[in-house]
Amino acid sequence: MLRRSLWIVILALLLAACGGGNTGGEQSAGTPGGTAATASGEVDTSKLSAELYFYNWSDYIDPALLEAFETEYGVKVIVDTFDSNEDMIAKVRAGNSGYDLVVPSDYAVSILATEGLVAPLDKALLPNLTHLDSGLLDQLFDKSNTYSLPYMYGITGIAYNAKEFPNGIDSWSALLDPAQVEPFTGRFSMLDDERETPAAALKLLGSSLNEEDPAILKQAEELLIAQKPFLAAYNSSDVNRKLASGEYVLAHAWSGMAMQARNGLGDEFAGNPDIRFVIPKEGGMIWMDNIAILKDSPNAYTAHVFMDFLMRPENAAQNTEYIGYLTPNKDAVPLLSQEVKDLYAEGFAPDVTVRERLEWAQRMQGSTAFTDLWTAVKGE
Ligand code: SPD
Repeated sequence: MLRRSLWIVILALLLAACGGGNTGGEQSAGTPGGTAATASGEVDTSKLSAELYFYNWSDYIDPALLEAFETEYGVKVIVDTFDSNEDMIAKVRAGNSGYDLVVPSDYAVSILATEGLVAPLDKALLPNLTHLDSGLLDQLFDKSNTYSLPYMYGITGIAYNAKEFPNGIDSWSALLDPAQVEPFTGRFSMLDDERETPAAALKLLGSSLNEEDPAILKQAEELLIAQKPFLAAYNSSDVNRKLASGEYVLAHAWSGMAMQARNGLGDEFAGNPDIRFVIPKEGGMIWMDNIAILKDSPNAYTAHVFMDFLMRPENAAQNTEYIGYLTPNKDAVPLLSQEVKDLYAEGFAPDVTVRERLEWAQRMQGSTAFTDLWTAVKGE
């Protein structure tokens, strides 16, 4: 009997040392196991799952970080992608998505939290939280960061090819005035997004991007419908590649997507040095994407470990260099290359003046105005 217990202990130790505790779902809390030293804490490796399911925006994480996480912890991160908050919410709302982690933007965090679809975070498992810029925490959409932590933030404007627009662009009319877009028919895109795309039209009309007046929303709808015959596509997925290749000369774009078009994306595609990015004089959207753990996540402990891993300053900096958005990690900022900092200064990040004309999308509680507008535009 004694010999058998001894073998069990030896086997358990061996499994822990090899990361063998993570052969399926997570172990129950309190299971004795190994610990792994991290940048700022300890991880109980016996509680790690073999796999983690991450539902993220496309082109929104450096794949080398996923490999590094697997090397360090033996956990394979499986990434599925979405291109709009509404698509992601619909999938999560349907239940049994199988995902552990999602990346909702500001207003979408509020929707997921209100509907009870995300779990409160265990901050004790997130020691690297101290690296986040406190000025970006505790936002209205998730007070006290109960459910989410900032992943990246960015701005929405116009990306263009300077060879085609040598005098630059400074207004949303470059995308929405039929006379101006006609020469570029089939060579420009708008985001496929029920909040972003009406926002461009609303800004051109001089309105808030959270406008609820039906008469003004109707005008925005008409602007978008008038644009359609000239548009290549509503596209939120490969605008970076199409701008870089020259297929598009102009696009409604997120800042990092534009930066990827300019700089390329790892081994995936080469950049185009002629790509520029601007926030039009009428203003644009500022947003923040956040990581949250789903209420029905089967691997919540591992999800916390992954979140904490991403908040190590060197990892946050590596990720930011790769995807070109803005990191909320204050200790990652000094680690960024001069090349990226120069592009931020060139317009891929907002300076103080640009910040004044940026606006956050609010959650439209109880209103389907934007869904209705978007359905009308896309169905036209
Ligand atoms: N390719 C990643 C894009 C992430 C953009 N998320 C922001 C949406 C704000 N409405």
